[in-house]
Amino acid sequence: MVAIKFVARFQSVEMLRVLLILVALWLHCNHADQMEEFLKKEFSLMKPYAGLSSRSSNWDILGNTVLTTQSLRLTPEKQSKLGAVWNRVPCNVKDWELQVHFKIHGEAKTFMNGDGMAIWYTKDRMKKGPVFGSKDMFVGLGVFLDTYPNEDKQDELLSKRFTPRTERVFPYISAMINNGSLSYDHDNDGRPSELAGCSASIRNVKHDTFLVIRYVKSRLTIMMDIEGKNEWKDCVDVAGVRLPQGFYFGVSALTGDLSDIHELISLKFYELTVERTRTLKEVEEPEENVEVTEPSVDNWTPPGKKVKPEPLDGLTVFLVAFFTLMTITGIAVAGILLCEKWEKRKESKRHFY
Ligand SMILES: [Ca+2]
Repeated sequence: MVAIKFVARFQSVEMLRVLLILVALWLHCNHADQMEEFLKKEFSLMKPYAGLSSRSSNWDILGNTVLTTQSLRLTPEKQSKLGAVWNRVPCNVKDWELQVHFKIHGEAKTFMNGDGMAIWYTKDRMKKGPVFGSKDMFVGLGVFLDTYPNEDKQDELLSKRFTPRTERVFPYISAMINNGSLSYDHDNDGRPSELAGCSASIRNVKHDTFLVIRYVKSRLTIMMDIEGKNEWKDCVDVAGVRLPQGFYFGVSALTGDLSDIHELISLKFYELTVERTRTLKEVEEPEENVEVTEPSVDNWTPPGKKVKPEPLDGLTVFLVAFFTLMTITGIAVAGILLCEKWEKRKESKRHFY
């Protein structure tokens, strides 16, 4: 009787333990995936735009930007125009998401339009330049909405059409991380310094077009909602992207010989609070708390920068020298021995005749 009671008690204790483990696992899984978002007004830009560049505003406008009731028109459909809008507050948010509502349209036929737009998270702000309206050799992140295939058109002129490297369908969205040492190669649509990208029909579409840039736990993700289906489609997903805090957000656009209307309708910035369990943090992100001072991407070497071979240590140098010397001595000794043998053979042949 006592034995039966003991077994029953043992079973119930075991069941309770299993149940507790399951609950703990469920809590752990939910805890790890939990992510909350908070709209941060200081980095967001929405209608109405009145007073946008006033003293009390967090935003500055640059170049040919015109405020309308519906949007910020960064460029009109005219040649050689440049416009931008820049936030004034350095961003010290660790994990974030930026939703960009934009519109690119014009009368010109496809590929008779250009150049495109860019969304920035950079050290400098309000600097005019050739990269979709902003400065080259920038420090930070640039996301480019490129509507004109410079590289393909150049190849067409040179009658080198449809080589494998020109198989990018435009418009094309791409991301670039720069520490200030790389120049954006406009003639090749930024291909040499592209981190990742995708094709996207973002011009002259009837429905609203959105892009979301998400930076969570050093992972850069870009998704788009451009088909009017109200769903996000993947474009860029790169882990190990190191971006310093304290940079500025901006959006710019540029026209050249060809033009388009580039409009920014809204920017919605969300701070993401990501739960980091201790184990996950230690195992997956050992460098998570190391302060990032320069933009970089793990395991990615910028184009044109050859990886320097590691210098040899003292022991390796000695061993290499020793074995080289031994090999040379060995070859020399073998050569002398062969020579002597050959001489002797010659001598014996002479005696024979
Ligand atoms: Ca281009």
